[in-house]
Amino acid sequence: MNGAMPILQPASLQAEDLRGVWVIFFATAMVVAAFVYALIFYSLLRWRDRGQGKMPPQFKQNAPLEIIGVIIPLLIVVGLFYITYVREVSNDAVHANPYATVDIKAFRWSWTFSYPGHHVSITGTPQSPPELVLPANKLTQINLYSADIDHSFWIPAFLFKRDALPGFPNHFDLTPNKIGVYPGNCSEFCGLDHALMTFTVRVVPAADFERWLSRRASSSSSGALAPQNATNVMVSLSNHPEQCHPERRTKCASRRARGLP
Ligand SMILES: [Cu+2]
Repeated sequence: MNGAMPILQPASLQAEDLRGVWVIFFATAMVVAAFVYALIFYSLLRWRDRGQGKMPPQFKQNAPLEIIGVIIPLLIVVGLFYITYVREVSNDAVHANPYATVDIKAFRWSWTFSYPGHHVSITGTPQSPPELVLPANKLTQINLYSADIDHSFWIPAFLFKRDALPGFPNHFDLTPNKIGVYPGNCSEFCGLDHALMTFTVRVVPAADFERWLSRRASSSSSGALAPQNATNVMVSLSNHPEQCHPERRTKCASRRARGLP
């Protein structure tokens, strides 16, 4: 698992880009803080009361100083805004030819990770969170959906979070660049079992990823579901509102209103 401070060791190309922005903000804040504290301590020491009852020089206006005091902070804010904007636009760009594609569906209360074109689909449950397998150093495109209500897909190690909203799919690219296993979870409070909407991300070399995909594809196309998978599918169906039986619709609706599947 990644350390407690993913900002220092992000695990994707996009995250490294974002860390660059964070470093610039942090460095700017340090310079501003050093300047402000230096002025405060200079004034404290230079104009402290030495017991002679003398007041320091009093004056009302200093136009050049006031103009500089407005222009410099404005330049800092505009500069930081520009850097953030440029990085976010490049990070949000969705590329035409991804190496892999994963459809992610959030539902109360877990996730389904599907690999279109490979007949591989992994559905988790609150008791058995799913694992998202991604190839290292390859661009993976994610299509993010919600089956019911607002959720949020969050991988701290990737410094990445995106809302999963019903009716509004989100698309983004991730390029993990460090092999490892990373925690992920829902970061939008979505109901009773929100805290159990966890998952793991396993980043593996591209060759291992290909092997894993074909192994999963052949095991699921054989039609025999492992007991674990069978349970997952049943629980995932019961979590989908559209699976409510018509005669029980009222009951389902009231369960849903209470945040139950
Ligand atoms: Cu959620």
